[in-house]
Amino acid sequence: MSTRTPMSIEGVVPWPDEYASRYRSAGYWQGKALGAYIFEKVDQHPDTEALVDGSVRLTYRQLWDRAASCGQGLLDLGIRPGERIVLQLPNCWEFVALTLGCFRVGVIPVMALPAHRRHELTHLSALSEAVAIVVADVDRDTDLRIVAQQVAVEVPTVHSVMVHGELSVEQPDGGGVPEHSLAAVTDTQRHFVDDEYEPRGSDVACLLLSGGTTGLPKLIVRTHDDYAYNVIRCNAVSGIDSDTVYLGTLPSSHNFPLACPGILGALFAGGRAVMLPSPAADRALRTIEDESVTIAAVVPAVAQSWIEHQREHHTLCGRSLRVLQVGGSRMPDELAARVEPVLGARLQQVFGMAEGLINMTHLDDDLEVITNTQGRPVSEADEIMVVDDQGAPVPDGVPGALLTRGPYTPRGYFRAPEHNARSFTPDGWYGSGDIVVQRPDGNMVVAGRDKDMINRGGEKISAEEVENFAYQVEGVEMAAAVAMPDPKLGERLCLYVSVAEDREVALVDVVNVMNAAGVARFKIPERLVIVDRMPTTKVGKIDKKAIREDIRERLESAVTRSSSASVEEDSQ
Ligand code: OOB
Repeated sequence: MSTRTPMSIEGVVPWPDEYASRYRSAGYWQGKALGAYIFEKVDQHPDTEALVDGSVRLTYRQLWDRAASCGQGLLDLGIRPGERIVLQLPNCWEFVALTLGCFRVGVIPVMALPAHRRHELTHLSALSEAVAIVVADVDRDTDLRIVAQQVAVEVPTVHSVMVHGELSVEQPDGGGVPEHSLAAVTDTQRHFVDDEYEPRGSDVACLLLSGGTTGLPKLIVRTHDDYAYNVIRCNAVSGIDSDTVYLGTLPSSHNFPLACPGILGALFAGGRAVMLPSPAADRALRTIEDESVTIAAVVPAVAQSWIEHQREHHTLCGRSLRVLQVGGSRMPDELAARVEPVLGARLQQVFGMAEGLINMTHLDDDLEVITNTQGRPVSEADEIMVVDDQGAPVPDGVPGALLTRGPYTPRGYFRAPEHNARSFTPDGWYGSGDIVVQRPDGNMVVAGRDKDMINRGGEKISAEEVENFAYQVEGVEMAAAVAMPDPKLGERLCLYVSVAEDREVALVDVVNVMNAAGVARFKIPERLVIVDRMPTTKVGKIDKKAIREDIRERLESAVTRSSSASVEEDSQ
């Protein structure tokens, strides 16, 4: 156990002492760094395979050595324990080595998504006062080295960029910061870190991103203690053990593939994690066969694509894949019913959030529970309350807003007192913004949402963020971003605008503004509807309910003219 003094970072909301001591004495918080759990496996089975990425196969010992090199490499770059680095990498072994390296020396990774661009990376770096940014060289048509340098110019705390892949041909001059090769950081030729850096259980391990209902993502502080408990409980409910082969296909920086139970779960149990950069059905199903994958985690849209692919190509022989976890957005019951018959794997529905609470169906539940519910909390210590508009608890079976507290649900966002006042009750309950029905058997059904967010196949888009961009388009008077139903992704983003007289606005104008700001592509609206007059409620607020109804009707009738008098024309 670490003898270091506790790390103190301003802007972290702690659990009240009373709860912290309860969680410690119950054994939920073990006072160990995340790496310590994995080190036990290194000690027991150094030569067992831990991580696979294409042709790279690392044993526990090799992965641990790489993590040590990364930890030391960060220190050598002048990065100190407690400082933050923005980590944006595709699914690759280096992501795991660097994350574990951070965990070993107490450097805090801010878990950016691969789709993030200048707009988001600047915000995350500024909010966390990051000292370094880690990016891939290029992602499709974007040179992320250039993006990282642009961020460094905007955010003065950033003093280094680490690049996975090729370094820039021309090293930055003038306003830029030094670029380092990630390969040099992961290189095991480095001397190893000293144990003096080993974090304490109560120290911050990483900062996860909120799904986003506000202009830009908020940061969620996860400590070693609480995140380890998250992993341990998910491992128990998902049946993870040393025979587990976990397939990571969703972006690893997301809580689901990282820790529910995810890559960390496999490593905690002495199993193996296989990294794939994309969940595309063809390669994913072949990898499941080739690597004898036992469990994979996907969003519903990916589950659907795997089912379709399997029906056509029969890639899976049904021997290895035992569990398919599906979560991130609501899985239609009809789709849930097809998983086991087609893929031969038990479905595990996962209704979770980066803010903490994880619900899962259990592997031995009745098929009815597995297909029709999103499961129940993974810990006996998770507290759940389902409340009405007034905050009063509703009986089982009645829809209400979900509130939760517990040993792995932090009490506030990082440096966001105003948001905290809105998202947390004075008693520390987190309001997830989900409308759920709790059944008498304890399982929950996600029935809707009371938050201004679009869930595009598991990718969360804040309506407010998109609307802010729409208002930058000349001629836009009022803007409302809403979800439109989509058979594949569940929801897509649709933007309604009212336009000043004699002005014309097209979707491309909004797209241009967002592209110029360097916004992640998944947030770009896919349809624009121009309305004569924006529907409003009695108190003069934009009536999103009416707008959602309108787009649903338009899609259903598939005509461009709506029955609603206020809606004039659809630009698409
Ligand atoms: C996961 O985490 P986030 O932080 O990206 O998003 C959380 C939100 C939830 O509040 C809920 O609105 C939605 O995503 N959600 C679901 C769902 N799983 C998540 N809505 C309906 N059905 C589900 N199964 O998305 C996440 C984190 C850990 C594990 C799994 C998912």
